[in-house]
Amino acid sequence: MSYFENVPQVKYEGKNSKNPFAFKFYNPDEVILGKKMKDHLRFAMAYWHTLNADGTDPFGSGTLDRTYGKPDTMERAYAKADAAFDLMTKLGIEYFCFHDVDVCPQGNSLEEFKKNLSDITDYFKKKMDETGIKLLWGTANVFGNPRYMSGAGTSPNVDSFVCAAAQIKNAIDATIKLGGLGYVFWGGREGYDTLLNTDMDFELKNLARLLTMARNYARSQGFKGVFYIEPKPKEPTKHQYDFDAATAIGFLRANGLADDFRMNIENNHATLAMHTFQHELRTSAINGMFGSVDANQGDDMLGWDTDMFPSNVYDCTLAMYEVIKAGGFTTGGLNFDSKVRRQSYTPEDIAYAHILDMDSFALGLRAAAALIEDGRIDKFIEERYSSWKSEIGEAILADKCTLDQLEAAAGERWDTKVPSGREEYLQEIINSVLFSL
Ligand code: XUL
Ligand code: CO
Repeated sequence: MSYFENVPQVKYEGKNSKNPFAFKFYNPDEVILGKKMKDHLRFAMAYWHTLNADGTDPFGSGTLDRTYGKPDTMERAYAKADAAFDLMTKLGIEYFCFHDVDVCPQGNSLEEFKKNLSDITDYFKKKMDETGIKLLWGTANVFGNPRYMSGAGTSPNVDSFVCAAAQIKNAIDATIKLGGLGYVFWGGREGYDTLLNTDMDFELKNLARLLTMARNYARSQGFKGVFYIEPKPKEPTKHQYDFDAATAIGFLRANGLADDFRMNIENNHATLAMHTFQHELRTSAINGMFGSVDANQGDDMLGWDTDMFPSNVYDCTLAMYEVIKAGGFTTGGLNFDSKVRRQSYTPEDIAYAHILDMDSFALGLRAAAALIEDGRIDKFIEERYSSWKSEIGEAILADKCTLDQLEAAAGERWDTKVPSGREEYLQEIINSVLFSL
């Protein structure tokens, strides 16, 4: 009996369909801006939220049965893998992402954990060959176990650092074994709560040391994929070292890691940093660091990482606008780092959640493509900066001006009129394009 036995194969039926198990907007093979929708979007399933998270919150125990009718042994790991590949096949999701601890029990020793990871990845490999599903990225969970309570790469305790290195090595091996396109570092406990007990400089240098060792090891093993940093400003620690894209990029550059790493931008992390999703994507792109996306959304009224399935089409539109403008995904994709609400407790709810997010991003893609084809936004921005095409503008851009020369030129410009920013006019363009799809 399959966990998702009540979920049929999900197909595109168009926007008038009322079939809850159909896509209304995601038509995988439809070509938009010269590329199939599925190749623009590159959807990935997040193993941890989709198959493990049981809805436990600080006020109550789990409401979602994610035991797959099996005890918490390798038996469950295999049943869970069957459910995972069944779901991805039914939804036409071609990629997945996982942490080492998501996919098998950790056992009572490193040796046991390694054996379990090796066995389950053998099983994944078989399933991947059968279905054509690929690994978008792997990662190690070096934040959950109490040994990482004060950090992994940034722990004051050297033994925690050593254990994290061992987990990362094995997660890299698993990623390589499965042909993973990327490897993610989300610095769960890499940060601090108070400087009263923290040597920040020491911790940051050690974090760079660990990432460098990981990069060197992976490359020595033939890994050709991309490493990602996933910025997040807070939660679990008060001051996360990878606060946002700009901070993470600065850190990578300062430590000689910028050639191997890109950003994995998560919407809910962006909003926690008081940035928009677009801001984080644009910051990555203009620094040559655009990579991959953890697609979810937060709640406007809650200040924590609610990891909700994306339903906000406006956000998805502006995000896909950035993705297309950045040249589209190459190694990355849209990983649904999202979980169903704890009242949505049936297996079918997981399917509905993915249909929602895939359709939201499909709408976002359609709208972003329409905005680009419409061209009014691009044209507006070009005109807004057109004064730079003047003689003095070009001279400044060619670095041929001194402050003295500019002072001499300023007098006749003292009453210059800056053109209107026309924010509301531009928002109306987005609405009109969105609602005429
Ligand atoms: C936590 C988070 C992680 C990373 C992978 O907020 O987003 O699940 O995506 O470790
Ligand atoms: Co994430």
